[in-house]
Amino acid sequence: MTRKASPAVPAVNFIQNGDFEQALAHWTAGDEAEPVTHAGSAMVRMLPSTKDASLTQFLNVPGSGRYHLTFRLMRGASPMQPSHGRITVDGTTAEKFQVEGSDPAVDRTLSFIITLPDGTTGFELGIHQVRSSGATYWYLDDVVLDHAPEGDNLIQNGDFDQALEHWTASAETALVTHAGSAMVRMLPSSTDASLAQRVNVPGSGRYHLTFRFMRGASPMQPSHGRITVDGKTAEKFQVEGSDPAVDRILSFIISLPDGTTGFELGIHQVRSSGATYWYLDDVALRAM
Ligand SMILES: [Ca+2]
Ligand SMILES: [Ca+2]
Repeated sequence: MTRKASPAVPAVNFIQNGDFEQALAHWTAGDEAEPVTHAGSAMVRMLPSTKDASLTQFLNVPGSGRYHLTFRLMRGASPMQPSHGRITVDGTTAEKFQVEGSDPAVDRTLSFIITLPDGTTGFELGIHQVRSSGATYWYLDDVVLDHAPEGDNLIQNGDFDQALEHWTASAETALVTHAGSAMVRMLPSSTDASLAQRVNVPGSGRYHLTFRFMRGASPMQPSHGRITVDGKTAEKFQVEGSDPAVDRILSFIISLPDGTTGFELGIHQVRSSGATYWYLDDVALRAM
């Protein structure tokens, strides 16, 4: 579902069998992690018992530098306590994270930047759930390690903390608070719903656009979007009908022609019978 909405995700993935379609091939898992089918997909289910639950894989990479790790995570039914995780590089903790207690149906994509030191040609990546009183089943899927986008976020006020400052929004687009964060809500009526910003860029080349995305309650129909560069459609995408609580990150590659120093980025929901509220947050554009 998420994959269909992200047609321009780069093909590079240094993880093997990140979708677990080959069960645990290429992975090392302790007794606390096992392959299961969940929400219609092959996933790994983990639950720490006497020790942390761990999933590791040895990866070959082209060199040192910044890499972007993402994976899909759902929780099992449980008390509403947070649970805790760690990302390890060669057994050393690189990142700690906390997963809030919430509806188990929440389908998130977690995202981390991992920096590998000079001379690295391979390393053991580990994803762990820490043993704790809040531990519950974690379901993991779609593990991807890719080159990290380089550079700063070129979008201004991408988190909408300054309301619609720097943005141009159509009449069908409004600032709201949703899931505890300032977001933009859009619903096309007589025309497409649009959000646009004039972005200054250091030059031509490839840029990585990401934004957080949720849908409102609706019939389970797909709805459709477009990314525009100076008003021209650069990408079309489809968002499958699904639980509104699904909290995804959509990801696109945009190529800018020679001589570009700035352009108008547009994100649009296309008017259609499947239209429902879209909630957008955390818009980022980075040079690759
Ligand atoms: Ca899968
Ligand atoms: Ca926000």
